[in-house]
Amino acid sequence: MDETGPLTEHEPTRTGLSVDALHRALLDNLFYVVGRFPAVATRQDYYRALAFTVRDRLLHRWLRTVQTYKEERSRTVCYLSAEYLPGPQLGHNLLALGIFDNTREAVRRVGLELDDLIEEEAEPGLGNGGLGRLAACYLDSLATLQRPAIGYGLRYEFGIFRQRIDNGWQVEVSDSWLRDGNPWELRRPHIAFEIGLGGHTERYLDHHGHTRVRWVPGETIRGVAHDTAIPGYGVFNSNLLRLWAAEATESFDFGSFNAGDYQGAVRRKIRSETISRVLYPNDEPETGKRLRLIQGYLFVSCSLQDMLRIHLAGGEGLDRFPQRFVVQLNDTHPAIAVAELMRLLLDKHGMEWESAWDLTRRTFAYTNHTLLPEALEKWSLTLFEETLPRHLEIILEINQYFLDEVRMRFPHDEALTTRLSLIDETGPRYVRMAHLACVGSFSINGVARLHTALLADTVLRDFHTLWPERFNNKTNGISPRRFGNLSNPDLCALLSRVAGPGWAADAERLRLLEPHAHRREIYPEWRRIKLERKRALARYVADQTGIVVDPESMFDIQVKRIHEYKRQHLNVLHIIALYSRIKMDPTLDAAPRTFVFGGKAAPGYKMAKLIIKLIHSVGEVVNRDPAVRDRLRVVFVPDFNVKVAQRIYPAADLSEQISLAGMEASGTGNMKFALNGALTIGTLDGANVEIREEVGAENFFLFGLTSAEVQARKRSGYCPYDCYRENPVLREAIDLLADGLFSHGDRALFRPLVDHLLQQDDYMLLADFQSYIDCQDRVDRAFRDADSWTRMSMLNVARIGRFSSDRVVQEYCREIWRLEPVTIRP
Ligand code: GLS
Repeated sequence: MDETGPLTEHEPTRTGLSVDALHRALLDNLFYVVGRFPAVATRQDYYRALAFTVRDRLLHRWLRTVQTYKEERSRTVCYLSAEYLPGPQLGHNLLALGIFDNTREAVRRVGLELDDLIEEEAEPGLGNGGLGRLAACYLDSLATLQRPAIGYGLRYEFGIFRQRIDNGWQVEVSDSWLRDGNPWELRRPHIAFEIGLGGHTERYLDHHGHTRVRWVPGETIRGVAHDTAIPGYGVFNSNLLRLWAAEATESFDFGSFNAGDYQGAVRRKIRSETISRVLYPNDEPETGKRLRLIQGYLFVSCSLQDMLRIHLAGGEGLDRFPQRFVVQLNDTHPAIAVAELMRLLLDKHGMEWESAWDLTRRTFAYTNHTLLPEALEKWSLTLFEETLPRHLEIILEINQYFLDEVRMRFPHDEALTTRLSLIDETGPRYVRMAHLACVGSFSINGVARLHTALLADTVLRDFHTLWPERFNNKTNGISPRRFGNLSNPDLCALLSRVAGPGWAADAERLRLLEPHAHRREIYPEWRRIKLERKRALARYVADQTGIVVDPESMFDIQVKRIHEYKRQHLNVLHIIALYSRIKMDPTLDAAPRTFVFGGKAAPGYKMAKLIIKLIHSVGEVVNRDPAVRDRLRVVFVPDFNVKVAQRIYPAADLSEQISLAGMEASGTGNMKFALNGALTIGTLDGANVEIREEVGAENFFLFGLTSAEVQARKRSGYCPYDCYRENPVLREAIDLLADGLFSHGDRALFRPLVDHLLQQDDYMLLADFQSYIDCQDRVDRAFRDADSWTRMSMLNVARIGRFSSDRVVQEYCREIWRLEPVTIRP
């Protein structure tokens, strides 16, 4: 995989890529940067020395990239995202630079193994799940495709909590990923901006006699840039991830200090720094509202001020800003950007409303990532008024012009005006952030074909009526580098051999594997690679949970956030049904299975936490029962994150994508599993629909209602109890649960879950139950025909190329961002 030059005598220590240069740099950094002698250095010390070694090489590329972008006055996309889940950097960067093998050798020279150093890295958990990981994949693709891009976000001191399991329950532990320092980032004290909070606004006359507004904030906070280089794969381009950390404008309040109040003097500093202290886990509607609003505002304001600074430094007028920058809003979290850009243009740069609005509307594009009502952000007007009074004024003014336009086009439809308004006035008044994002953007996209269609038909229906031309679809994708090369090197070596090495930068080339899917002589090697990954996962599972699993059994895996709509408990109902079937008929001919789960539940989401307990409780009974020994195992891998994910996807035989149709916007795990040769059991939801079309219906296990059927069933009055009454298998599974078989006789433990299923069943598990069970029987039969399974697995890999993030980013570049590649020469 390497393409390094020959070893030259004078290769520079900071930029050279030879084994020799890397080895010298490693020792050099160990001593001069980490401050340790080899004799006493720990693995962590060596990891850091190696990270600095790699960072030097990245900096070199990055400076060259910045210079070139500047000289060529390249158009840049700025991705505004409250979340990023980049995963560990070391391996990824070595891969991008093409120096994996040389580095391995250089590390051996100091008596260590590269894989052990890679293990030392703490991952930046700056996101909740799919949305943050998607942002990281897009940054990878942007750099690889040589597109000028900056990822902007927040540098949370504590990322997503670490998950421990205590007696089957999730326990949250704080994630101090910065404890040992972060060798990849550069703090940029000279790139810092102030933001205001609270206070009031004043009107005054400028020298042209025009009334203007001045915001006098109650307090100010600084955001300081922390930069991480994002190298492209196999190219010289290196882009930037710029994360803002909150700091106090003055670290010391001398007034208080002189008055003898030392504690008061530092209190403000501490309070300011709290702003970027912690990432909020999603699904918790009420906690930390104010802090969250401020967090969003902090990174949005700093990012926009930064863009304006860069733009003006290039010597062009503000009117050219939309030619130079395009800003993608990753969901509604950064939607305040629409009002903030208006404020900067109006109040700071003295622009008139019309030109400012025109410029703003040509700058932003908005991606929606969910149809769930609770994720459509709303902020109370009171909170807004207290925190961002000037922004509220601007939003109200935008709203006035907007609603005038609506009334002009639909004169007799006051209901439409009410529905479209940026302010929800049905009860206590709220600002609707999705509406602000729609009104302020020239493009609105969903993340899978079905999702975009449902958006246009449901949550954003009125906007679609208004501006159908703004709507477009961009089906998600994943980085083949991260989830192929890095996670599964052996499989990738095989792919490179049969399809050529170019597939990692051009995933459509995986198609070249297709003719080989019929060559039985390859099957044993394909299976050997899978088995090896399963063995590795089995070792990890044993180490983490103490549970021994059989690598020869089918690995049936569901890893993702725990949420009722994702229906991990439907998976559990199948396990219970299968368990009881084997108990009743020990001769039952079924392939041995290992059910693997992983994922975090939002700390305030009780039902999700109960589902984690349920998985453990069922596992405890099943794993202990000699009657099903060697046939069924249930394990829960704690603390699912990017690092753990990279172990899990390659080991899967079966990928569970079983959300209720119409609920999962896209999903990206579905793509990661398929790229690693797992077959999918899934509903027609999110990107599953398109994955199935690509890989072929015969290579995909489909079950369940369609989203149209779901809607119809709900309209006609869905009654889950009827399903329960009519289906003896379902009834038995639920009764076993309710009767306390999995809770040491405690009938109360799972009562909330059972009651919800029988009485409400919002996510229609009972409606889909039989179809799921039947489909699982088809999976079982298919798995037992090893050759046919292998062929299907190969075809899944061969046909999954469309779901590379490179393809999506190219679509964004062509259809939304109008962004051309800029080649960086060494
Ligand atoms: C999400 C969706 O739930 C996922 O289906 C989607 O794949 C992801 C990226 O588009 O975005 N939306 C969200 O709020 N969290 C997600 O993971």
